[in-house]
Amino acid sequence: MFKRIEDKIVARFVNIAAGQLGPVARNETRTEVVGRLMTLMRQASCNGCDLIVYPELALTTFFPRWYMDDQAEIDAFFEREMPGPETQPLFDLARELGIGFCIGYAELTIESDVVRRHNTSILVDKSGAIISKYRKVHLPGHAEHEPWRRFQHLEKRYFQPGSGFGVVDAFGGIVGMAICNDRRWPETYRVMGLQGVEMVLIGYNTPVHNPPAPEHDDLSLFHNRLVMQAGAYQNGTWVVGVAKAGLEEGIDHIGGSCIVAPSGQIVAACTTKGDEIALARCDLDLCNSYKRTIFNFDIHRQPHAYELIVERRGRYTMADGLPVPSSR
Ligand code: CDT
Repeated sequence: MFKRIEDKIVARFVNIAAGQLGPVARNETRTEVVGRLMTLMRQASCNGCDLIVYPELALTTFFPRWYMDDQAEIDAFFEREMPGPETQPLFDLARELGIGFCIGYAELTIESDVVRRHNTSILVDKSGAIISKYRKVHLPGHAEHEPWRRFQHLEKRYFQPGSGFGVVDAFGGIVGMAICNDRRWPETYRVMGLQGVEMVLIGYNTPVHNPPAPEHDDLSLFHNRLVMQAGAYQNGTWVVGVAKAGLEEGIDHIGGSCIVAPSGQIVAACTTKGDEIALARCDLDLCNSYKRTIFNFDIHRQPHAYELIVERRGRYTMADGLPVPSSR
């Protein structure tokens, strides 16, 4: 498919690399991790990529697996500036190679003496400039130590939720970001779909074992693909899902990084649980036939029938501190 711009026929192809990382050890330095990211970036560039997508919290080990109450120990996993001295070489290499990137990290901000901590992703253009920032909305897990678990998932302790899903014009299309658990929620894709999104970039860290529901463990890779393929198809968008994979600090994480077309088909996938790129030449105009027909929102959506989605968080409302089933 082609787009006619000022008498020229311009194809909207974006060459994308899913830049999967193997495990990052707790004692691995930012400089060491950035070196690994730069190796992947060079591989992507050699393959003609416009954009490389890295995982969630890519610069450190997935620290929410540990309960910590020493704030200095916690804050050592956070970035106070981006780029900072250790991450600057990644931005410099992007500019030198003329390749964009998307990366997740733990972000600490201080404004008017108020400290905030977010699980964040940024989109960086080919000149090395940050053009968009997203803060994770759906923070999974719990806020207090739960000793019965083999490992913790304390995102609700260490991060504040972000406020929404924006999109930006970049790389010749409309780009949005989401982070890990966000990919399981249809609202994530639909809010961006309603803004015309054509590429959703998602980093993740997903343990194979989910302590509250071990009966799902065998399905963890299936669920990973299921949600991203559905999100892509139902919104006529490309989805790029990128894992931090493998045995990290004794916890096994799914890999399965992949690039999903607007048809819902996986067109490229990593095959290992280590540092690896998967490549796809993404035709953004493939989105059009879905957005124009079966998922033509303007013609077919019925917002009046969806009121509960924004009115209600869940099945129960609270009355006198007790959960009461909501009336129909
Ligand atoms: N990082 C992150 O959000 N991980 C969660 C783990 C949930 S337990 C299955 C995820 O949704 O993948």
